[in-house]
Amino acid sequence: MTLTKTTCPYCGVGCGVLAGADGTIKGDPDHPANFGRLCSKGSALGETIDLDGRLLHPIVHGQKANWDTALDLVAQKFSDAIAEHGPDSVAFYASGQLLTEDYYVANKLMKGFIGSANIDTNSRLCMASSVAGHKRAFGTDTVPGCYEDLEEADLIVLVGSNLAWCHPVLYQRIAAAKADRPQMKIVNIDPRRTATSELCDLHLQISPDSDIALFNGLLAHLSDHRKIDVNYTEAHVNELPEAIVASRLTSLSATGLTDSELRNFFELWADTEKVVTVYSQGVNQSDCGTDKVNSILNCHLATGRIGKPGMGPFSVTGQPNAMGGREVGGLSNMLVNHLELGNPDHRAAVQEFWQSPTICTAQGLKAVELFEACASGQIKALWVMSTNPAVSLPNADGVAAAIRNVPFVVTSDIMGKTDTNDLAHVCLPATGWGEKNGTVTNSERRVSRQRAFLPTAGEAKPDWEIICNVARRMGYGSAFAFKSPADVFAEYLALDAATTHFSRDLDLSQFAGLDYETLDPAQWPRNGKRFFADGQFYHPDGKAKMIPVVQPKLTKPRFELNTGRNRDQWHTMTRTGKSPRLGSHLAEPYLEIHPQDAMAINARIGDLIRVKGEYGQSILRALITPRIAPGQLFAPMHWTRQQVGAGTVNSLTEPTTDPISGQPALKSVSVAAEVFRAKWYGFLVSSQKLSPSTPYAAIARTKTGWQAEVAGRHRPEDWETEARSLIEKTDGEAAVFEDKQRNLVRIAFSNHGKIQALFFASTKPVLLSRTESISVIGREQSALPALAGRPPSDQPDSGAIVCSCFSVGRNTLLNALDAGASTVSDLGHATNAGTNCGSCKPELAALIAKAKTPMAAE
Ligand SMILES: Nc1nc2c(c(=O)[nH]1)N[C@H]1C(S)=C(S)[C@@H](COP(=O)(O)OP(=O)(O)OC[C@H]3O[C@@H](n4cnc5c(=O)[nH]c(N)nc54)[C@H](O)[C@@H]3O)O[C@H]1N2
Ligand SMILES: Nc1nc2c(c(=O)[nH]1)N[C@H]1C(S)=C(S)[C@@H](COP(=O)(O)OP(=O)(O)OC[C@H]3O[C@@H](n4cnc5c(=O)[nH]c(N)nc54)[C@H](O)[C@@H]3O)O[C@H]1N2
Ligand code: SF4
Ligand SMILES: [Mo]
Repeated sequence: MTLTKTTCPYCGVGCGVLAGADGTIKGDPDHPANFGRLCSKGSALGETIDLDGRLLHPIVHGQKANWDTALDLVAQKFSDAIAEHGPDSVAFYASGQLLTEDYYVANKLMKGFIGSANIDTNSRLCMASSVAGHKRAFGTDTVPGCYEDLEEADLIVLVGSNLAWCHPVLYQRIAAAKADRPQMKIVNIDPRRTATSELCDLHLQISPDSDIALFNGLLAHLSDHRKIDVNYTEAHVNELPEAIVASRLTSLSATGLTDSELRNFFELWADTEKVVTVYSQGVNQSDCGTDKVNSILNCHLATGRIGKPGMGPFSVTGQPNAMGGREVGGLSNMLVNHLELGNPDHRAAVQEFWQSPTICTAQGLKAVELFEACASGQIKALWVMSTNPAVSLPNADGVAAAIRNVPFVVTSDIMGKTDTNDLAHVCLPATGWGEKNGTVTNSERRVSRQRAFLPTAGEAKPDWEIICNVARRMGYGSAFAFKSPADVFAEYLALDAATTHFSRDLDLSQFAGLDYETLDPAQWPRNGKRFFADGQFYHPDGKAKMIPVVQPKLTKPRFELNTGRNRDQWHTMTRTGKSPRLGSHLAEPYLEIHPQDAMAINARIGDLIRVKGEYGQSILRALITPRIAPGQLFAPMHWTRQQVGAGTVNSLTEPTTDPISGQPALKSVSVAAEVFRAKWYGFLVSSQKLSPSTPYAAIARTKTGWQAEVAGRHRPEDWETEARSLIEKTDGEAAVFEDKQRNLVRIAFSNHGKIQALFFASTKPVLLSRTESISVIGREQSALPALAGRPPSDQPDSGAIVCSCFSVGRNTLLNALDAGASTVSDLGHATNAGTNCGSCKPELAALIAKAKTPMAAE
């Protein structure tokens, strides 16, 4: 089997992958991001590349269409809207999951040819506050760090980052460095205890959105204890005194931390020269996100701890090409190649280089505003590329209605059924990972090739080509005559070369003249060169700027909902949802709630909770755990209307944004919570597709087909009819058992002697082994004892899967702990858990810790 060198399509770590057409996936030992490692999502890539669910041909008004019809219609509708209502009546909504080449042509078409800046991207929900913070401090959007800094640091501070689950390979690199140098300290700042906290020496469980108070407190401490680098700041930093004055205006009580916690942290930071502060969505996704970013940058600037090995602020990017999108100016307030939209010289240079009829002069709509403009009727034609806004934007139900309000909607996606495709007039099939060629840039500014190793799916086309085809039909043929992604990349480099006279951080010169096909992963500006090493920044006077920031007043709602990610799912699950292995980690949308709060609202293990926000509601399974602080709730963002019938998490979030960056505050929403009292609860496993329409339903893939958790408001007259109505096709024969004593109905459907589906229902949440029921599907009828809802005695139930690589369940691990295992590596020897990708190691550590100190309820 020949293996192709490519790059993982998930997170911003940007791991190198060796991939084969038979589904073989290995970490690339030569790639400098991962040196051969992969996490659980990367390792399972082979399970997500089949054609099941793929969009294989264009769809126009719900019907299969040919490319010419679809592209003609798209070009016509966009041209008509522009002619009638002007360039600002159309919009593109793009994604950090587009390749640089795709992104470049989309941005070129909108800004240079249509003449509007109404192209924004999901990076607005993700990196916008970091971009704005960097620009205020450095004069450019520069991420100065690189991964080796994490290994060289003596102190790593992880702020609003669940690195163990979201950047697992970076987390593993840090874990390995700490194992080598145990004196290295790690601090985690997060209102919630997460898998990331397990490795940390100190977890500061701060009040939500109190990060500015904390970092202002640190700045004041640095000043009080003469830890400011006076020589450095005099030479290289403006507004130090103003920032210090502002830092003292904030009371540290906002953080909710004890004096000793604060002192420990401040002293550790002040006394450690080599400190890297890594931050992510707990910082960015806030209505004061940009100020949070600057409160962190201020501390690094004040101490001169930037631009040197092993130290600096490090905003880690989320999506595989979030950084590439910033390079090509994908946001509505950027131009291209780190040039400024507001600078007439920059605009003129770009227009001349593009030979374009026009160039936008004003900023376009930012994501949340863009969908508000869809709702208000301003937007007449919308093109969504490689993102699923009907799920991922705040107020998702309102956004879905806004999209429905647009007279003409186009999507480009790899999958057929998504919540956004369901609203589109035209769906265009894009080639997916493994089929397309291009480049991505990771968190440390390393450009890597994605290379095709699979044949194109159906009639799909690469995104860059789809965009060029439309541009050509709109009359801009000569500017979009690219024949390959290599042509696009070459133009991107040429634009870089043509604009070197402007002061910019972006420098792609090292790529010029290299063979695109064999391009090795490389960092810009030039391998080895370190940003800000010489103390030079990009404001006109060459200095950096500290920004005086103050902690906004915090209100304390009864319940504050925090949202984020799970280890084994990627965003709206269109790809990871296909993998049974990944689904088995956490198979249902859930709500973390503190035991005290659960008691207060009378919620017990397995209950469903109805959460209500100002804009909508959602029903989620209670996960009662002291990981979350009292008064706070947490729910993952992943589940969509394709899997759940009772509201998505973004049905609850609000379109409140940071005033500077426009990034929505997705991490804190005031909500109400109460138990959803169903008349009955059910669990269903089947070899057939499921289509439940019960008030609560959550579908997931299993290794033997599908499963669904359901709940109903009315007790059905006939259980067999009810069960059949949940399954798309059941020709099986039913065996119904009613266990009146346990209040449990059990039905087995069999066909030709093989078990086809199992259904369990009760007046209480069904607490039985999911794993065991799943494994019975497709087996001989004689395996029916499983119907008792208890595992057969010779096959212990392995419990919820913790290690997805080897399918090791929680119960298997607890047994191993009982049998004497006491470390993560003991568990590895006994069960294999954690010995492949290592993503579950923090959870193994947590299980060990819990086995040692019994906890209340979880
Ligand atoms: N498994 C997985 N990995 C992913 C992704 C995925 O979907 N799945 N998506 C990728 C993308 S696009 C992104 S952007 C990254 C995101 O990566 P992260 O930002 O690490 O992930 P999140 O879970 O969104 O949020 C991080 C943490 O912020 C905390 N937080 C909430 N409010 C506050 C606050 O006020 N202050 C502080 N200090 N912390 C707070 C939350 O409790 C949460 O644990 O992950 C990337 N990696
Ligand atoms: N509540 C809450 N909401 C959030 C967040 C949060 O923390 N909390 N995080 C936010 C963040 S940081 C992000 S980045 C967003 C992510 O949110 P989205 O970008 O909406 O989520 P994805 O599921 O990654 O959507 C990618 C889409 O592109 C498709 N796709 C995959 N590959 C290709 C390709 O090569 N070409 C094309 N054309 N399509 C492709 C996929 O099938 C999928 O439909 O969510 C945001 N929303
Ligand atoms: S850490 Fe995992 S998801 Fe992120 S790039 Fe590496 S393998 Fe992919
Ligand atoms: Mo993101």
